[in-house]
Amino acid sequence: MSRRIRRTPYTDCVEAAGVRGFSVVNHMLLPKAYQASIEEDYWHLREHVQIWDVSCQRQVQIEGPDAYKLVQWMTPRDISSAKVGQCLYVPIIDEDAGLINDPVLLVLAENKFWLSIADSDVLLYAKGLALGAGLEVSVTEPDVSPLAVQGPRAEALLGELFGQHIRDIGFFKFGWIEFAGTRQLIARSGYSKQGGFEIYLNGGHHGADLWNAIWQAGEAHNMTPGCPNLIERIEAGLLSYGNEMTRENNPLEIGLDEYCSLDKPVECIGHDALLKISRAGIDRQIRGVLFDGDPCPACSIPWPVTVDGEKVGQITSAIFSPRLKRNIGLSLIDRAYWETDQSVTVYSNDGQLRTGEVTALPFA
Ligand code: THG
Repeated sequence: MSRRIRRTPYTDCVEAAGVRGFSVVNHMLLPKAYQASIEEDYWHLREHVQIWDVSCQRQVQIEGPDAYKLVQWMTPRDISSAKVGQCLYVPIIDEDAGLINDPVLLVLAENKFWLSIADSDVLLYAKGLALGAGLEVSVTEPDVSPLAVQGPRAEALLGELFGQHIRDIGFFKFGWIEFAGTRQLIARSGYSKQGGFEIYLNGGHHGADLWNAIWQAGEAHNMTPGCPNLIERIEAGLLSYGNEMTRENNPLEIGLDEYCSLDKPVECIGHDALLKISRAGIDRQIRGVLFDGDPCPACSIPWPVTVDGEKVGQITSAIFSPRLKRNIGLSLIDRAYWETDQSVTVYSNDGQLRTGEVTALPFA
């Protein structure tokens, strides 16, 4: 493997745990599968607990007197009342309101932030803005590698290992644990809706020790190695940068309105463009599509969604849901067809024509 594809502090452990394949996100390995099938992993995640190497959620650290200004420039979400200890899901947009990323923002101090990024080079965008505008700020990628513990038994497991005070951490808040004589950040967050925590390990040389400590404590909790689960993510309507959104999309189209402050002035580069789009009204928006037929193949190229032979959207992620017992997909859908229960046809790339209907997100 090329050295351009970065290993993580946990990769040795992930390999020892029987990883079967990787994806690459932010130029770094992300485990894709272990011994169990995606479906077995899905049921296990809903009932037990898993350990995920999500180091590829790299931190873009923005620190200095102009740090707050730079972060607000990049996001249309008003961060003026954000408190230290908070995590905020923040769309990052360009001057046309095109999406550059959808990270989690961590407020570490008044003048210090982390953007926990999805798959695009936010560090370069932030550095370019800072240099071009002569901001007094440093933009770096610190040696921080998130390890997620997800599932309903995560709290019991991590409480035993790191102290019951972690139970008091609210959703999308962070606190601290002690590990190997160091202080480490722990947040109640993660890329699933089954509950859990993310430990933002500072110091990659502690990676194997942290993994092994959780691994041992996990034995009593039926823990398995895992990774973001495609069935769970699609059911939950969790979006993936590069799949459901690119720079071609604005946050309103993909249902991130909630994280855009349009009712007040915000010193954000794309705010005017976004307001204009909002006033004019969007002509397509993300929806769920439920569709028939055998379990669908992987959606590696977008699948057209049609009504009466006319293309009204495209599915960007899809899988068979063993709980809903139907195929489920995420799709932008044109305005005239985006109402719930609209009948559609899906052209999956196995040559099958599948009938289905539009539904709200998340899937029930
Ligand atoms: N955790 C951390 N960093 C990340 C991700 C993560 N970076 C990349 C990627 N995931 C960013 N995308 C998301 C998408 C959704 C959520 C988090 C990161 C998420 N959303 C919740 C929801 O939709 O219900 C809550 C958002 C809120 O209410 O503020 O959790 O997973 N560290």
